[in-house]
Amino acid sequence: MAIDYSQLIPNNVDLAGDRRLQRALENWQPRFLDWWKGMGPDGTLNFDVYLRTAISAEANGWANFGYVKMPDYRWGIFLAGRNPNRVIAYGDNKGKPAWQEVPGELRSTLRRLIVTQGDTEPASVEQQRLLGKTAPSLYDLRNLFQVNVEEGRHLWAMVYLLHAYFGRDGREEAEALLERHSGDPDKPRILGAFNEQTPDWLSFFMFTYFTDRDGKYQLASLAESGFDPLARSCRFMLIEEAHHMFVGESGVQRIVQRTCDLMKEHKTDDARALGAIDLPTIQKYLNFHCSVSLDLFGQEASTNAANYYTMGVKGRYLETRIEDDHVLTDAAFDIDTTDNGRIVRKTVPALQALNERLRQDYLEDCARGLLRWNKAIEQAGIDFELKLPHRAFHRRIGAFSELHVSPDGKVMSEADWKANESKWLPTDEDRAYVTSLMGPAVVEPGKFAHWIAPPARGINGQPADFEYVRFN
Ligand code: BYC
Repeated sequence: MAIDYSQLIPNNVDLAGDRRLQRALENWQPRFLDWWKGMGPDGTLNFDVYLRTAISAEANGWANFGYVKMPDYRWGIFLAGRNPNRVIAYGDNKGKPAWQEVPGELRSTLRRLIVTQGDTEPASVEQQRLLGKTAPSLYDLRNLFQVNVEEGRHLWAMVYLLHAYFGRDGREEAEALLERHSGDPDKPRILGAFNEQTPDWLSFFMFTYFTDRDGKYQLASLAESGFDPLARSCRFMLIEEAHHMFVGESGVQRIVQRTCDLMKEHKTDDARALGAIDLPTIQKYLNFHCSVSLDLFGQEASTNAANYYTMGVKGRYLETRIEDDHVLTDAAFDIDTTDNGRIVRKTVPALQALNERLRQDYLEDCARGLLRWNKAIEQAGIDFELKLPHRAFHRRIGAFSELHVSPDGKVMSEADWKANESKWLPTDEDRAYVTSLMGPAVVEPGKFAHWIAPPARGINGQPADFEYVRFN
């Protein structure tokens, strides 16, 4: 029997009115579901999860809460409302009407950006596949699943664009999005951070804090795209992204809080003896996830980024609020880069520095959460401060990848760096300790694993002891 996609896939793109597109998505949807069942959250097909589902792009439609079995989640296609007068805000095409179709000469560039964005979404679901087994509470389990289904929806958002605007090439790319897998030696995901593991909940919270925040900044830049359907897709995705970063920030906050509470109560610095995650280990995880996420912004000086901007396909963060000419051909920008094995500040053409500028915006945003985490430490009277690592620390992409730099920005020899690595990045032993705390999932409503504090409040006005997941 034919599936009524306008019912099954809530959408505001008139799916029912486009037979060709509907057929293309009908072919892709079962493959997506197979992927979800094989690579999505393990062993969860029958769980009823208290999830938020978007059923329209309106203020009252994007957050509908109720119990859903995840394979039945209604992965909808939503674009933020169209402004018929929207013009391209920057680059050579500045002032021209935003494109409703893909300009021929930009086809491969746009496809590549959409594929790169789309590739990260299922990758993160794959990375988080096993975390449900060790969830510290039903509240956290539900948040994990919420993040997972929304990453699935973000994949749908990019697949819709590929199917609707890129013909056969787009359909092939949509298939390939389900064929590459995180960490697969033969067919890995495109960007480095999405091939790392997320084996424990400290990693998960750091990932949603740092890596999902890269998502925010990349999506915000693509939301400035002259290709209007991409811009509108990303605008809507950004609404959901906020919750993912909240999960990360509040998750780390609750771990820090619990560690400090226990240290204070027992008047000791030995948090591990109390079954908590010690602050130096939290710092090491932070160093790892921050540095890996910094790589996601690409090279400091990038002609790709300059071309994207000049062509009008990818703008700056909050482009229209910046006060300059939005063409940047005569502008300069200061970046940190390398020269002869040293870190130096250089003035370069602003167009080439766009990745670095975005990384700068991102780092300023990252610093805000640390202020809150450090406040909890300070209030407990503990002499410790969590810090962001220097942007040159532990980099694999860009100019700094050739240097060995400490978290506080000192350039050193490889031998010195290696001798100190265990102080800066999680060791096997640290990871084994954190893993040892990840017991079987805590499934009693209102109960929390020993190493994490309860949340300040529940989801959607529900109490913290609400039955967020029913296992059946
Ligand atoms: N790994 O000129 P450059 C999210 C390649 S996260 C591997 O600097 P460009 C999410 C690069 O492709 C957001 N390769 O490149 C978060 C290029 O290759 P070619 C995802 C890398 O293009 C959590 C070469 O190096 N969205 O949504 O300016 C959960 C030269 O580099 C990497 C996007 O990324 C890397 N890290 O910058 C779920 C937005 N970095 O041309 C979801 C779309 C660079 O020499 N992507 N390379 O073959 C982009 O805008 C750009 O592709 C990048 C790279 C910013 C990633």
